[in-house]
Amino acid sequence: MSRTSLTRFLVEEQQAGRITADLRQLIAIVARACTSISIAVGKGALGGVLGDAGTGNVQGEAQKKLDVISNDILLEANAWGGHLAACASEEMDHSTPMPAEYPHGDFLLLFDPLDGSSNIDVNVSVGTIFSVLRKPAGVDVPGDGDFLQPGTAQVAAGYTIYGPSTMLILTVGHGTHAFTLDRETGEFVLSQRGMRIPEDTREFAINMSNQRHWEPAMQAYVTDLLAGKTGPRGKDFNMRWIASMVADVHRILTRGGIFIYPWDKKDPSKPGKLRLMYEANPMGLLVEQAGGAATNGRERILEIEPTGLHQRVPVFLGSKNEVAEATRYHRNADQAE
Ligand code: AHM
Ligand code: MG
Repeated sequence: MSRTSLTRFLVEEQQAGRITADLRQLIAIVARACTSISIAVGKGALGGVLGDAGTGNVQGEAQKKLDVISNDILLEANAWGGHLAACASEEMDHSTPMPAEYPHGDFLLLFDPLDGSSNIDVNVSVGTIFSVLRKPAGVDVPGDGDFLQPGTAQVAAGYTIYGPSTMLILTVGHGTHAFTLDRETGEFVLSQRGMRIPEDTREFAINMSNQRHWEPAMQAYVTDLLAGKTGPRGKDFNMRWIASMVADVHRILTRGGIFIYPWDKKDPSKPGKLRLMYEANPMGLLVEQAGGAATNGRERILEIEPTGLHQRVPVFLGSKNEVAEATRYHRNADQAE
């Protein structure tokens, strides 16, 4: 069987006029960095990489050693790539423009180097999420403000999941495609072209322990899901929550479902837990490109005008009809007010 490597796939995308040579090379570099992260993650206790780094990130969250290692791997791999103007990371306070002595390009790269890192020490799947934007025209040295572009402006997005196998899920705006890492050759191989999320589902993913903190529309929606066959939804729902967004989204891309991290009043200053730029936008694009939908409970994630690099948003994504249903509960509640 002839295999389509990521390299070949990207060259074919370029030949089809869907990406430029620069974007092709940038994606290849990110994929290579993710292969290195996969090796670091895979060493587990033997690599001395588990546990806390003893530092905190800009959001006041404790950093794991692997958060810091993954961040450094991505920065280093891209420094000499020559395709970036600047990058921004969930683990860094501000964006960093490429230093003058490095080769430069026109893209902006955003990443969550190791999402779900609270799961590392228990050997559960984690992942890297990334998003690529263009540097605004006329800007020489980009600053944080130049990253504040809506998700619709992304030219590529993807994630790598470090699970039983390492997979890269990628979109350049023409479908969502899955690649599996061949650990023997170190090459990502196309394993599914054009992933499709079923439009309907009987499976939801949410951290139920926050239920008492949700707003009434969210309470009503989940109450109706839990009521099952005899309730207003007329069907039984199953629940899954891995607490690694990459793993939960990967399941949804594979077999459907709805993933929700709603707003809650635990900390009213935080409108949700997940970050628009590093998590919601790239996942939103991947899900939409697979025929699913992504909203913040009210509006399409990809159309939100960002106001801050580390801004948080409520996230509802997955099977199209179920996301529409959950969104309807919120909109109806707003109208009734
Ligand atoms: P992180 O980027 O600091 O790892 O946080 C994001 C993670 C997501 O992967 C996951 O969906 C969520 O946090 C889990 O949150 P909770 O611990 O509240 O269940
Ligand atoms: Mg993270």
